[in-house]
Parts: sequence; structure tokens; C-alpha cells
Amino acid sequence: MTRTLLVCGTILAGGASAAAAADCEVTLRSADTHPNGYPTVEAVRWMGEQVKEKSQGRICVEVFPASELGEEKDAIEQTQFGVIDMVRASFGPFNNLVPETQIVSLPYIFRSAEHMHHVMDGPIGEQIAQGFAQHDLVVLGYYDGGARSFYNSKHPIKSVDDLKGMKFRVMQSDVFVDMMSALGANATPMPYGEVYSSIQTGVIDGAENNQPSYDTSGHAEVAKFYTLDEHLIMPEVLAVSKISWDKLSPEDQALLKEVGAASVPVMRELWNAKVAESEAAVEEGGAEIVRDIDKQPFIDAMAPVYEKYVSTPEAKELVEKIRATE
Ligand code: GTR
Repeated sequence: MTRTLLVCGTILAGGASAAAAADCEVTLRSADTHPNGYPTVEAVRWMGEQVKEKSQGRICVEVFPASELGEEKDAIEQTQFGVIDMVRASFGPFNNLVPETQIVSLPYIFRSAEHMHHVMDGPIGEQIAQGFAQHDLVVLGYYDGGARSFYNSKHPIKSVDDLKGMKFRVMQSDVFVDMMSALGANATPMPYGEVYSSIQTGVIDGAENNQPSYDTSGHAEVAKFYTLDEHLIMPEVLAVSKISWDKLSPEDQALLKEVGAASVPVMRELWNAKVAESEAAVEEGGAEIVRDIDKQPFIDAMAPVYEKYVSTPEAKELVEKIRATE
């Protein structure tokens, strides 16, 4: 399956995409921070192929990878304003805008990727989609962001103590600033595209992300020490601008929902393969992965973050529901 998708990706990424778009009645421009070949980019392309076929060529999706339409937070804003039609992004940069995304972005809230899928594919995911709707974003599906772990240019992280006093880039969300202070480290929120040079020039010591991002961003070249502490299992979202959505007929809206949902298992399949591929690639490039790590002290250190974000009865109930989900 990967090969077919990559072929589609290559075709759409080249000059052919403009020609293809010219035949379409509607072309939805979709933003992604990741490069060609990344599972999210290829899954949205797959969705575009599907929608084009099922609409007899009337509706097309044009994917702009590698932050071509701006860094993630800006792309989200542009999508709210209808300047961009669709965005695929992590929940992180939505945390301050859509409060419903905060609880599922808490460190160690999910036990595994499967646990996250079960929660997001059920009523909790629907409730969160209503939160997005209030900010002019229509959810088509929840993608996988794997598990985020720490990496840095200084030394291997084997315990919480090893993080003390270090400076890490986090996504632009208060949740992660609080997460870093709970671990005794310093957070520098900044756009993804600035991380490489910031590590290289020593402005920060490291960052945190899943293996495919660590690999494809090149961060592994400048921050060789990666620890599989897996502090964040982050959902990601594929969302359409309400302004673009309202221009579509109810039938076309239903079609987009259908292909959006169908792209979720495609993305997840690509994801699993990419994690293994990226781990091998970064090790080959000289990165050192610490796998043998006791996560419990990291989990325990998050208590103040939970105290802050899980303070209301509704938030407590939601956390209980998530924990009770198989
Ligand atoms: C990746 C995620 C991106 C972006 C990036 C980041 O894991 O897929 O959407 O949020 O992390 O850290 O900025």
C-alpha cells in the first residue's frame, strides 16, 4: 500500500497537480507541516484521490507539504479564516484555542496508541469535534501522532533528574510549558520549522517528538540522544474550514466526511511502518536511542500538570472516562 500512495504523492506533488486542479470544480488546498512521504501527507493525498474519483473529478484536494502554506499555528488560523481549506495538525497547537483538546493532550493520559484510538473514535472524539466546530473547523478524522519522547544534543536522558535545568522546545501550548516545569526543565515554545537551527546554535538543548518527526525534520542530526519515555501520545486532526465547508452541497459534505473517515485507517497503517523505518534510519545516522527507561518517575512528576488541568468536576469525569476506556 505504501508504494501506491507514494506514487500518488509524487504525481500530485509535481507540475501535474496544477493541471489536474484545473479540471476540478472545487479544489481544496490542504496544509501539512510534514514533507512528502510522511504518513499524514500521503493519507490526505489518498483521500484526495478518493474524493476526486467519487465525485467524477469535480472535487480535488491539493496537499501543500513541508509548511509551504506557513507554520502549523498560522496554517490553523488561515484555515479558520477560509484562506486555506484544510489543515492536518497535531492537537498541541490547538490547546489554547480549543480547550476541549487539552485533556487528551495531557502527558501519559493514554496507555497506548490503541487506547488513544478507542477514545478518539468514540463519543469523546465526537464531543471534541464539537469544540473544533465552535472555532469554525469541521473535523474529518483523527490521525495518529505516535508517542512523543525527549531528544537533545547534550547527553542521554535516563531519568527525570537528567532533564533538570535543560531547555527544550515545546509546541505552542501552555500544557507543555507546564509539563516541562513539572519535570524541572525549561520550555521554549516555538514553531517546528525553527527547531533545527535552534538546536544547532545552542538556543535550546533539545525538543520532543515522535520518531518519524525526529527523523524527517533532520533533528536527529543535531540532537543525537533520544529517550523512549513516550510522555505524550498525541491525537492529530484533519479539519476543514467552516467557510469552505459551507460552500459545498450536503451531498459533497457527506462525501468528504466519508473519505476523511476512510483515510484514518490508511494513515494508521502507514504510521506503524514509518515508526520502525525512522527508528532504523536515525540509528543508522548515529543517533543513540535509550529504550530501557523506567517511565513511572516521569508519570509521577506530572501530578502538578493534572492538578492544574483536571480541576473541574467535568474534567475529572472526562479523565475517568478515558481511563475506563479499554
Ligand atoms: C509532529 C506533528 C506536527 C507538529 C510537530 C511539532 O509530531 O505531527 O503536526 O505538531 O510535531 O512538534 O510541531
